[in-house]
Amino acid sequence: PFLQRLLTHDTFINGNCWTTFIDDTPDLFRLVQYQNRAQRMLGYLGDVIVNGSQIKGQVGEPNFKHEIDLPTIRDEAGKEIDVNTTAPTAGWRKIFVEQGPEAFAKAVRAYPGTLIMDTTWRDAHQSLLATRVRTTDLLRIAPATSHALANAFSLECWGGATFDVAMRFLYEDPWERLIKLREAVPNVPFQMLLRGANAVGYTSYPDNVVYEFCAKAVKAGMDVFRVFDSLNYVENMRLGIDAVKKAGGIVEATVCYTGDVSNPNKKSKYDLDYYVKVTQELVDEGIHILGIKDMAGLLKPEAAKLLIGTIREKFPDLPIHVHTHDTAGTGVASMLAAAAAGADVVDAAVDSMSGMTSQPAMGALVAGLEQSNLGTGIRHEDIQALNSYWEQARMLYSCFEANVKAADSGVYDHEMPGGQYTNLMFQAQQLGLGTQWIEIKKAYAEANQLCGDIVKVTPSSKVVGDLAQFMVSNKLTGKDVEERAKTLSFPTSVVEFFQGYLGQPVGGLPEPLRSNIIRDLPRIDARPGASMAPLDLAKLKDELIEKYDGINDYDVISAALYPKVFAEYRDMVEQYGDLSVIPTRYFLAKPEIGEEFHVEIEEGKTLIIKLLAVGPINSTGKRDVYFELNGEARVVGIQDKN
Ligand code: BTN
Ligand code: 3PY
Ligand code: ZN
Repeated sequence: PFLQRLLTHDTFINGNCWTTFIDDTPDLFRLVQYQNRAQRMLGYLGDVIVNGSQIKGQVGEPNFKHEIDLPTIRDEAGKEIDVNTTAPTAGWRKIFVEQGPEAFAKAVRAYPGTLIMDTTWRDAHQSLLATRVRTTDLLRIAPATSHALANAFSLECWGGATFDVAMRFLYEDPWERLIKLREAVPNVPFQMLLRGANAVGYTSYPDNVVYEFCAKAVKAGMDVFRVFDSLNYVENMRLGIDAVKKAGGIVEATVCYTGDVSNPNKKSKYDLDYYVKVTQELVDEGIHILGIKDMAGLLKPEAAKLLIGTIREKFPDLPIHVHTHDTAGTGVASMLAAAAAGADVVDAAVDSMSGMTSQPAMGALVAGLEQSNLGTGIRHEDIQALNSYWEQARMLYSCFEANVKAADSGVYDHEMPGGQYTNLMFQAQQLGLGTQWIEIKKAYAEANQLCGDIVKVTPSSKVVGDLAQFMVSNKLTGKDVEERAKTLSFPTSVVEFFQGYLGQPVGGLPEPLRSNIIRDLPRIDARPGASMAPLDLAKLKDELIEKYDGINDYDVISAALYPKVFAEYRDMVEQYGDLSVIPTRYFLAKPEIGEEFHVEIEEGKTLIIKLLAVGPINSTGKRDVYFELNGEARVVGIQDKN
């Protein structure tokens, strides 16, 4: 029809100038754009059909081939709620929006029960599914979630690894995810993980980038910022805290938990006094909430009681929010102990996205809290409704499972954070060497000691992981590393850590190892970002506009944080168009011959696609892939990479 309309168009027939023809005939042009968009998308689908998905970390295909059923949410009287047309009841966000962060913190502290943060949309899938859950699958469950979890403290939905994984592996815009989720969930506060001076990256950025990042995050709909530093280096955190405050967000300044405060035999620099001291330093910064971030799941119930009990006593007005991972299996017990000791908020994930390296199960935790009169305001049946969605989603994303099969209290020795655990385990499995994983865990503990027994969480955990892998692949013991440090060629992340690029660990960088590793490279002994020149964001914006269509101010921040990842993401979009609209099942795996599916490329504009056939390989190494698109035949030539 396009060609027909072109050939029969008056302007065309009269032979007027082609360039003005397009300008003067927007109707036709829109059609060209639209057809072009559809054709580019078929290019992506065709590539998956011929070559399989190229998404990094994917093993095999999803073992779920249907659309995920949406749950039914019911009101108190048992009547079904149409979650798409009924406004959810006001939640904690109303207090923040109407009265500001201080009043919000006060109200949270005054709440007689224990509140829940749901981590399903961020940490849970970061820890179980390599952060691969896509915006479309979050958006589908968002309206139901806004009803089911209306009384939650917050939904953790952004930050941490989600920012770069969105662009790097899923070819989608992290900002668009936040903006769209916000539209779908007006009532529950959103929470993100901010790596202090590292923002959502792996290294320090110029201060102005961190300020601008936070300002944009608030603008896009973020409310609560969990600000931490991977070495508990307060200098780094101060910057993040100030950036969130200036942006108007809620500052949840966070101390990362390591060691074991409940073990009197474990003489460690990470004792109760240490945590009280860091808390005091953070409180002096005028924070709204204290986060206690147990990223590896080391906080045993007795330790939770001691730690939270002590901080509660010394800081009676300070809201305390506790985070854990269930790696060893103590998650529910520890969070119950934390709540009993005075925590105001604890973290959990919807049951089917919980357990092991993820957060403890929301259903179990909520039931447990209710029995100890610390009710959460969340109903069992609502958790079950969300659970049915995530059970299916988990199957849809099965090709990203790391296959952790059981609890591992060995975490008390190696202290690996939840997200890294699955990642390193997966990599060890890919190497196919049976005992590799066990060696990695052992080497990780040794590498930690070499680094000076540090706090391990992104990015410091990456340093320890890289050193551990280096030791295993070069068959080095800790002693070997110490003795041969002057001549070994260490991974970049390790060298930079010892230079001081992440900041100063508790107790400083160990000598003589530091000097032996960095040799004559520069030493940074203060906050790394303090010596960085501001990034010229206006100039960066101009450069981006030169290169790409439709650049906005959010893109500028993406490019400032991840220049290469952003460029590759935009190249992908240039080639294939917006891939975030493709249903996950077809984003990750080919349809059957004859299978019909729908892609809504914008509101009200749906492509109906059917795979008809795949042709033989031709002389240029390509195959023709035949589709039906909205009833018309389409063919795309795809390079066969096999
Ligand atoms: C990455 O850095 O994310 C790429 C590595 C791939 C990680 C895989 S994906 C499946 C498995 N599950 C995880 O949590 N990690 C690995
Ligand atoms: C992150 O920084 O992404 C984390 O989840 C740390 O626990
Ligand atoms: Zn975590």
